[in-house]
Amino acid sequence: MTEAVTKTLSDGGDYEIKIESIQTIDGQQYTGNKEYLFRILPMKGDLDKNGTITIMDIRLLLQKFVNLDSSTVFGDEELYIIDMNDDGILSIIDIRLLVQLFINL
Ligand SMILES: [Ca+2]
Ligand SMILES: [Ca+2]
Repeated sequence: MTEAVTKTLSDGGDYEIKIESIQTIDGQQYTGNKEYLFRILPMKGDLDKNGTITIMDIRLLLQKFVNLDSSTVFGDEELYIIDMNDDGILSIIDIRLLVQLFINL
C-alpha cells in the first residue's frame, strides 16, 4: 500500500504517481495500474515557497540580487523560481517582473 502524500504546487520535484485510470482532454480513457513520473515545477517568484507571491518574495529576491557576485551559483530549482524571464541569469529585469506580478495579483 502506497502512502498518500499531499503536496502543494510550490513544492517542486519529481513524484511517482500510480494511476488506475486517466482520461485525456480528447476523451480517450486509459485504464490499468500504470506508474507515471510527474515533474511538478515550483511557482515562479515564490521564493519562500508559501504558495503565493508576497512582498516577502520581492524582499528575498532583492537580497539575492544585492548579494550577487561572480561566484554565485544557483541550483536548477532555485534558478527556475528566481529567473522570471527564463534567460538563465538573475538581473534587475527579474525583480521588475516579480514586482509587476505582485502588483497585478
Ligand atoms: Ca511566497
Ligand atoms: Ca532572468
